[in-house]
Amino acid sequence: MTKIDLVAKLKAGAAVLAAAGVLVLAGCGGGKEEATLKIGHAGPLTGTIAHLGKDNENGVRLAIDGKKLTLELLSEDDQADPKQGTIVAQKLVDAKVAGVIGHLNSGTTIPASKLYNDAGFAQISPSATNVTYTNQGYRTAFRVMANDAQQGKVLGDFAVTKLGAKNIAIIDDRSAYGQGLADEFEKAAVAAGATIVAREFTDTTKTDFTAILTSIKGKNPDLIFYGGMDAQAGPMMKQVNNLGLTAKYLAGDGVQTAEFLKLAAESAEGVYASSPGVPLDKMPQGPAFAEKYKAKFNQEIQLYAPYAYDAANVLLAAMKKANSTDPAKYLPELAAIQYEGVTGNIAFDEKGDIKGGSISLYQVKDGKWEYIETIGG
Ligand code: ABU
Repeated sequence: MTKIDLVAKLKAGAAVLAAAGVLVLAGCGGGKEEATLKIGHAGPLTGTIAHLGKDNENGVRLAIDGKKLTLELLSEDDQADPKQGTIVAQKLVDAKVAGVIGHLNSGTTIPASKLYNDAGFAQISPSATNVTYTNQGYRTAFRVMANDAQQGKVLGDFAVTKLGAKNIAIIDDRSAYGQGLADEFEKAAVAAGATIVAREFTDTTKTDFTAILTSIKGKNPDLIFYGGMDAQAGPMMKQVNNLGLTAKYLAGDGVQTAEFLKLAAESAEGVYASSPGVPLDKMPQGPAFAEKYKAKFNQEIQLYAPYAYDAANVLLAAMKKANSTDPAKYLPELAAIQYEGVTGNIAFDEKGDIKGGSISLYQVKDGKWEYIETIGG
């Protein structure tokens, strides 16, 4: 467990402290006491998508940095693995955190959500987009970006109506995210008039896709859709080019990263991908956030850091409104919150999904992700 002590002293009222079993008292005298509020974070901090997990952790760290509270970030490595996800979720529950920002992956977020719901405190995912997460009836589950029902529909429509795809091959990584997004994409593409000529799958450990790509080549698709992350899409795109496949290549947010550009190198050229929300430079506070992030971590944002930042701020704003870190008191405030974040306005629907979420589309041109358009919002 990484403990990052973010020290700015708080003189918290005794009533607030008493209300919260989650607070660790650092002193007790005169009705004014110092308190440490524990905020959990979980995501893959090792493995093939650690660049994204670290990016999320950095976003949370920036949010709690400098707050007039003594905040402690308990950041856990779930290795993007569903089993490890529940192990670290139990650790965070046992550590009596006030709330959790995470997990990054849908495959870890969904099983962990039961533990947080049983414990009764908020979980806000900055990046998990599978629809199941907020369909379980948990009043503790929230996310700050549009889900894959929205993303899959936008991608399916885009493939058919804008890219003119008629015969489509679909590959997914069998993760909750990859398979879920591929299913939503397939529904939308078929509804828009396309034929699915192949449906193949791989897994999140593979880097050789020659067999499935060779099989797909035989079906002569005009577009390949991939449901999965950049760690696989990078090498896959190189193999697409090596095999002489000329089909367009389209993916979701797990691929719309700087890391994909690095991994796929010149094979990235022309690839299309979507991502929830709007590009950083179109977010009202995006450029200022990017500067702050660069100044603190001496690196560029990967992808979800602004969402992780907003998720942490929204949690703290709900506690402030409730004047309590007791989930029974702050959860209704969180459910009703109207918060102007870096990524835009944050308010939740009755399931915990963001209201008015949008999806943006991009294409790689000259080695960079170039913005095309935003749908919804
Ligand atoms: N939203 C894509 C990456 C995270 C996930 O949902 O698994």
